[in-house]
Amino acid sequence: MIIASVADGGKSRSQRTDIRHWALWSLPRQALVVLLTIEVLAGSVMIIELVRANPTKSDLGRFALLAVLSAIYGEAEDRTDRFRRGRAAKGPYIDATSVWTFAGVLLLPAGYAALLVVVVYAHTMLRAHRHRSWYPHRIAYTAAAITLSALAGTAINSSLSDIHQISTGAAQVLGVAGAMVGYRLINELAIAVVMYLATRPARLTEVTLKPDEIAVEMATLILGAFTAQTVIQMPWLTPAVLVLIVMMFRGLLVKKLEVAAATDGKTGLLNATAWRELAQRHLWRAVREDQAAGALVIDLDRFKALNDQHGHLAGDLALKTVAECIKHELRDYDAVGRYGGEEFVALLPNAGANAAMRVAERVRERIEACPITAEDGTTIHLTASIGVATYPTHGNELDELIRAADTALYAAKDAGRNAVRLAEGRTASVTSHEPRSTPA
Ligand code: GH3
Ligand code: MG
Ligand code: MG
Repeated sequence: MIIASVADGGKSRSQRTDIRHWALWSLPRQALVVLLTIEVLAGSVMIIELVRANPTKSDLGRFALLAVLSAIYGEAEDRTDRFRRGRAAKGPYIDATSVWTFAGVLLLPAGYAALLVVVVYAHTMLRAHRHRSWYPHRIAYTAAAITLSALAGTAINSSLSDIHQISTGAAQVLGVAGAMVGYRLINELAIAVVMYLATRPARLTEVTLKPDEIAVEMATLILGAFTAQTVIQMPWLTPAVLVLIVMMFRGLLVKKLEVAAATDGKTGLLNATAWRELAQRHLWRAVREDQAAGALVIDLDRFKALNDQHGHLAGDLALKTVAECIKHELRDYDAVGRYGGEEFVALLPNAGANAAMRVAERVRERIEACPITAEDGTTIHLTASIGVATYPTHGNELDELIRAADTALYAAKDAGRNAVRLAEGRTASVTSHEPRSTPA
């Protein structure tokens, strides 16, 4: 399942609960039109299907069982779920509700499969209301998108599993697979379109799931298919599915937390601790394999003045832009991190003095060439000074290399900034340029 996390701004809870202040109304018009259309469409088709349905006793029993299981799961995982939601402040995110709603797709008449989605999300809404994360339009829209997905899923499933030309088993497998694909596509499309129209991100990938997330989502649907089978054949075993799902989703959360703990929030680079760990591993390998390694310490020039002149937000944006510039000039396996304030570090495996100096010079040039547009519309140009040290010439330990590169950095600052220097006063390919338009 995917929840559309569209930014709602910093409104207070009472403002958010008051319908006139709903962030919904501040969505761009196109996003609002698509969102309301999908909600109305999902609601109307569900009502038509409910009226047409003629549920058996076992349909109603299965509906109740899935609703109860999802409610128990929701309550049991309330805290971790909230935490997960907070981590996905931007972009779509996955949770386990598809297990129940997709099982409903395979087991229930269309109208009841859709009603199950509404029940599941009504409970989600209730839980959100209990906490401060009360964004009713997000939950309502997600519910509408999933309701449509469920309706499409049931239609595909029943039409494919009714094919008489193939064996019953093959038709059932085809039905489940088709329902899965239909459910996923409609879900992803509905969420991505509205998120795209609402946020207009530079890249489409910001509103779609990443490959590993798609894998989790597919695994969730497969679990939903197993749940459906368990409900049919051994209903008393269904609570065991709950345990499985809790274990699976908690395991995924641990992985997310590990990544979050290693990442610098402002730039997306490694934070100092994580960088040191990775850089240390690179250095040990260099020692083992008798290879060179280069260390870069990159410090932005007169950054305090930029903050003073354009504000801290512009400063933060500059840090993010510079991080992108640095990453762009390095290889995937180089370790890049934010060491502190406006200071970045990189450890380059297999780079001797010449290679490291070349890379440092490229990074310097790229930062100098990259304009940063502040919120007030002004264009800022930044420059950086870079100190370079290499293993084994300037030290065998990581701290020695950083110290040597730091000393070289001071030399670059002394030389007038916007410059690259190699440790211990070496003169190889030293460059120095006065800053173009750094604020005084
Ligand atoms: P120099 O050319 O000598 O390096 O001058 P500088 O102004 O860059 O150096 P200084 O160390 O005096 O100032 C660094 C400034 O970086 C101080 C602080 O305001 C700013 N800074 C540190 N961390 C952040 C941050 O996370 N965001 C923003 N916006 N500014 C930061
Ligand atoms: Mg600085
Ligand atoms: Mg500094």
